[in-house]
Amino acid sequence: MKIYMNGKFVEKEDAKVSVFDHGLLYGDGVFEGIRAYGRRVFKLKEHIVRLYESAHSIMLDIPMTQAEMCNAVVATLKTNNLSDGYIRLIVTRGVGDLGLDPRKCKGGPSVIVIADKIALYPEKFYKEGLAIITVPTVRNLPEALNPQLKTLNYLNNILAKIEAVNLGYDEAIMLDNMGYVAECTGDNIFIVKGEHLYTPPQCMGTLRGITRDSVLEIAHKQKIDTHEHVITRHEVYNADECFLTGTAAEIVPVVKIDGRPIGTGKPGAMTRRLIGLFKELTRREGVKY
Ligand code: PXG
Repeated sequence: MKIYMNGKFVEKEDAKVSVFDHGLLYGDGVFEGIRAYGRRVFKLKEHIVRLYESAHSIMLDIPMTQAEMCNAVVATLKTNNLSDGYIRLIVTRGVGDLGLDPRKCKGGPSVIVIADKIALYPEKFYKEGLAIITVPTVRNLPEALNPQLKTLNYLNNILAKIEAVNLGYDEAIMLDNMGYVAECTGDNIFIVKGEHLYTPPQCMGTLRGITRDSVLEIAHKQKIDTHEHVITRHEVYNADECFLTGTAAEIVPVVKIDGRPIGTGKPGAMTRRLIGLFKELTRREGVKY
């Protein structure tokens, strides 16, 4: 496996960062997870824009243009001869000293692109649906570390994941600081009630997921009513269907939340329909290479 590091391809064994890199010392950096399907990178532009927006907010100047970054992603896939894959893009603040001050990272940011085979979730998750649980750790306050920023500082989500796993579940619902349902640890959440689709708005504790946007786009085309609206746990418990969306997971049905069965307790018709339409979209759209 070859890894892209600052403009060069290096072997996996040689792809190393300094212990003084502020990405390691402080989680000071940004990242993206992207997927390629059948030699097409799905929503590449959208992922790159989100990466640059996160970087802009933390005042991290990525030393290449968005077009060059797109080319680096495609080149990494080609070099590794991957037609389907999962790409992890990482930009760290770079090598500094042991202090916080980012001005000490004089060498500039480290840009890393890893392309690997996709580690799919077990088929059982999609066929039978997930049971998930609300955990105590809430999403970061937007006025502190805004959940819109995809930074290397992911402890908020990792703590929630640990809490879910400790309780015997694979995934967690995280609430925002007001107590509304925000998202899961690496996925957005949707509910279906009647013919309507609801998902939390991006303004509180929710990342504007690219899979989330794709599902909203599909739903609009299908004339399904969509609502970006605050959601309570009560509404989730009484939904007809629930599912999660994310680049890695795609669309996963949820059949039980906090011990309450959702709808029939089986993956619902709207969820299955959207899974099919999303699959079609990923095969049809994307940057060809
Ligand atoms: N919410 C959060 C907090 C995320 O990190 C999503 C939603 C879904 O967004 P996209 O754009 O992928 O539809 C993410 C995605 C994982 C993993 O292992 C997931 C993410 C990042 C790293 C790992 O599931 N982010």
